Amino acid sequence: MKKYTKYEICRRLEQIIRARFRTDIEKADRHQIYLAMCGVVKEMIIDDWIDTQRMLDEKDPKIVYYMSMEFLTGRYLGNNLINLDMTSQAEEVLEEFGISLNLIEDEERDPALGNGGLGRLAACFLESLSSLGYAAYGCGIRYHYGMFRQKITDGRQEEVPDVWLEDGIYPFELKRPEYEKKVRFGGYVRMQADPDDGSLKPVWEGYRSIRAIPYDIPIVGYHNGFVNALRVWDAEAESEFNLISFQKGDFLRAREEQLLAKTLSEVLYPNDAHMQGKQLRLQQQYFFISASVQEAVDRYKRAHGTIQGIEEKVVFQMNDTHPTVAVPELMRILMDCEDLGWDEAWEITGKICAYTNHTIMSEALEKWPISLFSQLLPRVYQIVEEIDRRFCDKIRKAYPGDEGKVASMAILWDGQVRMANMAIAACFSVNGVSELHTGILKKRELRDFYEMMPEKFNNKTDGVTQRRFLVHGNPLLTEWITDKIGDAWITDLYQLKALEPYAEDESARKEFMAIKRKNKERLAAYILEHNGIEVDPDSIFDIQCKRLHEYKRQLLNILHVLYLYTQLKKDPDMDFYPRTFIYGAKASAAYYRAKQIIELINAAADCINNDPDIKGKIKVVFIEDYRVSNAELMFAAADVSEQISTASREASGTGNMKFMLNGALTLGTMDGANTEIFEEAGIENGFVFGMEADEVMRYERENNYRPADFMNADPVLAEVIRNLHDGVLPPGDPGRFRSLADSLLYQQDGARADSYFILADFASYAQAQKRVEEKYRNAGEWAKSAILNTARCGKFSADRCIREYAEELWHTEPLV
Ligand code: 26Q
Repeated sequence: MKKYTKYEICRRLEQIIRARFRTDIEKADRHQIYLAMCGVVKEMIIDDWIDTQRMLDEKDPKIVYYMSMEFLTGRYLGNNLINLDMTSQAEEVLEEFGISLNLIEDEERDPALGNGGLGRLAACFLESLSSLGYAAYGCGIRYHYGMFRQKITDGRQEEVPDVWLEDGIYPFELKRPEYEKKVRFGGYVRMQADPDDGSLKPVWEGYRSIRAIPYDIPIVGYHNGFVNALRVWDAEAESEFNLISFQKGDFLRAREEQLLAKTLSEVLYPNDAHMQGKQLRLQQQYFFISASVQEAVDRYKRAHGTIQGIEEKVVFQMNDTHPTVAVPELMRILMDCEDLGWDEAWEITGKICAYTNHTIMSEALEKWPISLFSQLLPRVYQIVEEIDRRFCDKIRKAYPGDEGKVASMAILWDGQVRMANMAIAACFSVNGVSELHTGILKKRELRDFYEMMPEKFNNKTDGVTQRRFLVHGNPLLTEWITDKIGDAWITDLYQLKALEPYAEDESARKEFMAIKRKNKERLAAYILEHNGIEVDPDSIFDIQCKRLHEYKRQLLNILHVLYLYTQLKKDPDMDFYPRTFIYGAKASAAYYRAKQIIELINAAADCINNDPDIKGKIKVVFIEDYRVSNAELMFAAADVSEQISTASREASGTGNMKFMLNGALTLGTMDGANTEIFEEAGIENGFVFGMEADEVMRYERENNYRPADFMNADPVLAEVIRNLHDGVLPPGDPGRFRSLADSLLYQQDGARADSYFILADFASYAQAQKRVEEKYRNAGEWAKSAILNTARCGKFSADRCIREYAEELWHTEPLV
């Protein structure tokens, strides 16, 4: 691992600024310095990158291909500096010119090639893979527009295109035109007799062909000189030259290819809960999967000169069903290009492919109309048909006469391709992302599959990378921890356990809370700058930041805020500890109900923040454009972590782990990984409330939930809902939130009243919030629990999680 001295950094910085901007560092603006600093860092990375590649060539390890439509990486300058062990040198160089590294980091736009949890998990995994020294590629799409930027105007969300590439490039990426692939769409399959043996062979003809160009973003391991790549594919049309010289008379097709190439890698679908059967989405999936599978096969053949044995050296981990077309695509390449027979191809495919499930909500399950699928990918579809035919045979053999099993497990059903069923049929592994979630998959959602193929099912509880969410996001706490127990925790998070004794130590408690206070001041400054709202760092910072979804129940949170406010208005002198409720959330552009909830939070904020009667005891803040960079500020500053999804709905959650890492106490339901968080932290160091998954599912099964009963049991709650309905509180256009209030009591558009059991859990939530307040008044007790949360979050490192994948599923070993 090569390290630049301060002097070398300075010289390289100056050289780049002169060469690129024809000026001196003293005269360069912040953005120029940022770009130049990226240039220096990239140079430092390149040497390690080449060395890593050389090592892979020598050692020929098994390579993990992490296939994902999304990688929500967040900014890289700061984290690359940390992992290269160059932060203090960079800081000192910049200091000499009177510039702070933070300001330079703020020049980087967040690469937001993902929606939320699933995309961020992929980014954490890549970071862990490199830090642990596993050979891996991230495979994805180089969207020109990532997750939209959120603007709040008059309290409402507006979506602004996210232009994250500057002049079409990202400073850390490396274009690799030498690995270009061709991806084909449409056309038809003609069966042609083989000249040798007369057997019929499929020939794919009349297709549109697109060029897939890879760009590599380096993923730097922590202090180990190991660099993997996130390989994102960009679509380009055949060159104009080709058009003119080779495709005369076929101008229309060439134009179609140009148009398709332009749209393919244009934009990320900003939706993370509803399956929409949009043709372009399926085209995107096949585009990056075909290119990635071709590259994995090519790479293996370059090294081994044959396809034989590929299953020993290649594994595809599929991030949900979005990359599942990898199954028939690998089959196609093995059979049509490598001349393997079906049985051999199927066996290899089944040893290479593994599938992770991230949701149980039926509306998110991927299904594609057969008509669309077969027209777009005619040869691939033939293979899907054959996979389905053989799989249905297998089901019938296992359960003679039981057509119910076929109905639930078939891949082709009701005119649709069921992607999850194909993934489960083909893959050697099917994993859920928390104990609770995996249990629900086995017991309910995928019960038939589990019964037939139990050996495939396993759990891998999600994890997060401490290098970003503690070392980078919370430098003060990082320093404090390292001061107490050394720095081994940065690569072995279980070491934080050694902090436990400090939970009993009066002065350590004070230090810990002083750091929390500093981080609250930092967030308060951000809020003042961006929202113009003054918040008190001595109040309880209660934070809920995540995608906006009904199941995540931001509505429960804000209704409770209105409930507290209503009580305070009646009795301004009531015993009340000052609170700051902070939210961050993007709603999918077409998700009307989610957008209404954002509007409600902002309307409540307007009313409450400006009411002198309550003397600033409650503040409500909605942070615009929630993203990885401002998330880091929120995690570090939180006292209370709101994880309040309807039990059984959140597969795992990973924000919950980032809060815990930073010493926040979890206020949550027994859902997703919360159950494991409470178990690790100790139930007394958090606040559990609400129905459990079994109770929720029983209500759903028996269809006997009556939300009005719960409302009527609490007159203040009834008043809150009435006021919401009538436009009294928050005041404004009467009728603005009427349908929101109605949705809690009456069924609407076929949806059950209060689909997510907000009223059923309200009383329990309000009580839990009371316990929060009581505990916070006892500063020593609070500090103790906060320290214990940090001390006990070892399990939730992405390092632990990746090791489990590597040891139990991939059978790979670290190289450094
Ligand atoms: C599917 C079809 C068509 C269009 C979009 C989609 C789509 C896109 C994204 C469906 C789902 C997603 C994202 C899901 C997601 O982020 N799930 C989260 O995954 C996390 C990592 O495992 C878990 O911690 C969260 O609990 C889970 O919600």
